[in-house]
Amino acid sequence: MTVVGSHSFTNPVIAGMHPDPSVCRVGDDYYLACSSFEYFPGVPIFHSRDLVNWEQIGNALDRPGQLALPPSTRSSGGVYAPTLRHHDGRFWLITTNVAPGGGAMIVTSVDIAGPWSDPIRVPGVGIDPDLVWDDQGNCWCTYAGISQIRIDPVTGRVLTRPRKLWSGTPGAQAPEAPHLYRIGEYWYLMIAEGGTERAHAVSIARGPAPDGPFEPCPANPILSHRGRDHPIQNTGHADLVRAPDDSWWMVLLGVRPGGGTPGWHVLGRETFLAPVTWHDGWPVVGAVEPVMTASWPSGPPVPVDGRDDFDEPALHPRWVSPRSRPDSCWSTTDRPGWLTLHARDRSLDDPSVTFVGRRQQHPSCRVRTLVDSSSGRGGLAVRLDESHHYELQTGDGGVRVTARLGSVRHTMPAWPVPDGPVRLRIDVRAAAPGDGHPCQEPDVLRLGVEAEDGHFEVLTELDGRYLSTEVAGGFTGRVIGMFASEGTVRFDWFDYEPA
Ligand code: 6LW
Repeated sequence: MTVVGSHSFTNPVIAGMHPDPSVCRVGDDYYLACSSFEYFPGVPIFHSRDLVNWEQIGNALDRPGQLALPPSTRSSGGVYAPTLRHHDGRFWLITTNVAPGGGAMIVTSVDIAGPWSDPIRVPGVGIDPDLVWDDQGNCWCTYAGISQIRIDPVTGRVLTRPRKLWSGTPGAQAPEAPHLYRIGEYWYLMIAEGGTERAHAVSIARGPAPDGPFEPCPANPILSHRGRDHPIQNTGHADLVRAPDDSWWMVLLGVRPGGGTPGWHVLGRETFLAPVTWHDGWPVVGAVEPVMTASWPSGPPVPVDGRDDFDEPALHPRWVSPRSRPDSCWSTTDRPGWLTLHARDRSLDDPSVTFVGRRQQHPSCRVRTLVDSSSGRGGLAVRLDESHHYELQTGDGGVRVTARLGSVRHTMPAWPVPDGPVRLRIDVRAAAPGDGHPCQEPDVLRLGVEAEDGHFEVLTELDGRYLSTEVAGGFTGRVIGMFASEGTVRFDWFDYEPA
């Protein structure tokens, strides 16, 4: 790859709820996988040619036989951190489904776009499993703790007893997210520690063999934004990749808190990119800033693909549903060019509501859809989990807003709308200092109806802090989408626009 001079790029490189990134390179192509929790399909897969511009090309777990998320799966349960690697001409992905009946599993494929194999169960492995092969072809599986076993990745058979490898930095909590690399004369064991909130950090150790013994880096943690004054917080859970020009890069998770102290983040933990250099055989991580300078050619930006007309039989891989999306509850062929949703559970308070959404990826954005609710009730919703969501529902000749905030569920009086399909709209406006209020909330959500001429009738304005991870807890971020709570509801198109 020839360097054509530096250019700037913005972090995060994959915005919205895309945490626990794992990256690998095959030739000039980079591939990345993230956690997906209670959402189906699971483990989004991205492709890039420059580590900056990423396009989602699928999901590794896109069949119910690969990913069982029963209604008892709690919010932020389900699929935790994956590791994505390429070995012997195949892609290998290992992850852990923490839902009841789940566990660690490997899926493999010759083609990154799938179809991926049925799950290969790996018993006795915790969260954040990693895979690496040594020169003798042994496959080492290292996981949170930090513990390690050798396995047969083709069968999932465990070949050795678990061994404790490293507990991380003395006094730091939760050693997790291990990744092992053979770089030069050493094996490097990189971990996250401190917990995935404001104390999150990345540390590293090295040793002569994949099973150690490991000596910690004297400069640990090699990355942390501990404190409260950096615009990017909770940095941790990283993976390393070497570019074709032998430069090194780190992908990692972080959050962008909005509003005042402690700062509320609403987009979940996102994927960021940082440069890495090597000194005395140890990696040094460059600054992780909102605007970065890179000294390698950047490919064409991947445009925000905001309009879905549902003209294709299949849904774009960005669309996710809580726990399951059986064919019986959705169709794009019932009424060609429309997405038809058939209600199952009653509302977004229920674990298996019929909801099809995409991750919110911008602090300010506008979402619109044209809804035909002549045969049911449904509409637009901004979801964090079953106990934290805002709904804009149409049906029975009216539009009504419901806010669910923990134990409080409040539905406002319906506003009458004319017969026929209704344009529902939600404007999300990130609060900015000097914005006329003390900027104690990350954003304001304005929910309403849009007339044919574009006039936006705002029905209500709601505070966004209550749909933040700091309020709701857990590991996810907002997902905005379409739902059916009764009968059948049809959507002609869905627009997502950064504002
Ligand atoms: C993941 C752990 C973490 O398994 O959060 O931020 C957990 N790090 O490594 C869920 O994302």
